[in-house]
Amino acid sequence: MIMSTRLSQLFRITARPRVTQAKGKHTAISSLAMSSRHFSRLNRTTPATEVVKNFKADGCVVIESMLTPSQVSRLNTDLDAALATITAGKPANANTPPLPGGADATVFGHNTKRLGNLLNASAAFREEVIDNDSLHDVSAEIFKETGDYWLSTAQMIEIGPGSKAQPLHADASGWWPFWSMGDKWTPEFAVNFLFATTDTTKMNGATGVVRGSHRIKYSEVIHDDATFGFWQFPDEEVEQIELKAGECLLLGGRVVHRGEENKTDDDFRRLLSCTVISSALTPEEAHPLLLKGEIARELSERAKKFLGFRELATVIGPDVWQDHRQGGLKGRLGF
Ligand SMILES: O=C(O)CCC(=O)C(=O)O
Ligand SMILES: [Fe+2]
Repeated sequence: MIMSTRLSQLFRITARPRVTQAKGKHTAISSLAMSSRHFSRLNRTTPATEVVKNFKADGCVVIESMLTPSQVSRLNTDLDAALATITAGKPANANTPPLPGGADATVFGHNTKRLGNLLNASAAFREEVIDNDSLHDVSAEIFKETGDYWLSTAQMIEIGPGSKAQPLHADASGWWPFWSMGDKWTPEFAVNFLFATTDTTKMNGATGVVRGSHRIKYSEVIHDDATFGFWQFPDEEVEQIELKAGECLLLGGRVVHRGEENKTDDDFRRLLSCTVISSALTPEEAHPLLLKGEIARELSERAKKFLGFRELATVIGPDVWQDHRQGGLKGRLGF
């Protein structure tokens, strides 16, 4: 009982990032089977089975050439305009309640902008990113254990000069199954595709990842003490993964990571984060309510399903997000 109260205080955050500000000793690292491999770099033409094999081994993988130069350039043009309309820091996450422990400043970054509602903010996002072949092939391969997948939220994270590192965290920890599923069967249910639209470097805040952290046995950690600061790894264990614009870092839900400090004077680092979740979970953004039908009707079948304009399958239990009547959602929507 105490444990669940503490957990809800620590982790019930309604928008990313998912963090704990828990202080205290941590022992999780001692239970890690540290990997000696390098993080893999594969290509968008690499078969999805191969990408996912590497992703599972390391908890993350880099996919090169995920976006073409012209897609990157279109995205940046759209985002230049949209980012100019918001201010850095917490205002970029207008509806997120204050994070526990007064962590807003570090989590949101005093010079970091986070922009949501990308379906409406960027035609390039809507037309290109959500229909990216590699994103879909890899997602289908990852989620085949549990059913269909859909988009939870997409955000542009622009870390500006002077912004400090975020607290370390695992993205899936914002969903309760993370804490309750035990360690025996741990299917991925929330993964994060981070698309670079600028080069990310050690200087400008390339994402830092703790190698082997996807193997933490959370059931043991929680059993010991739910308030452990088990994400407080020493800086030496956090490896920054640099990306060229157009590359993508795919993070598993359990791997511990953070957006890093931007030590430059004038470089704005951009990563477009797309969180993809199991059909058994509810997306953060209500895409079918945010995107007008007249625009949605133009999307591919695959993209419609990804956004919730179609029914989704689960491997155990009924399909979800349905209209049970003849013709289903497609019939009702008229597209
Ligand atoms: O900006 C980054 O590099 C990572 C951001 C992140 O971890 C998050 O938003 O959950
Ligand atoms: Fe994250």
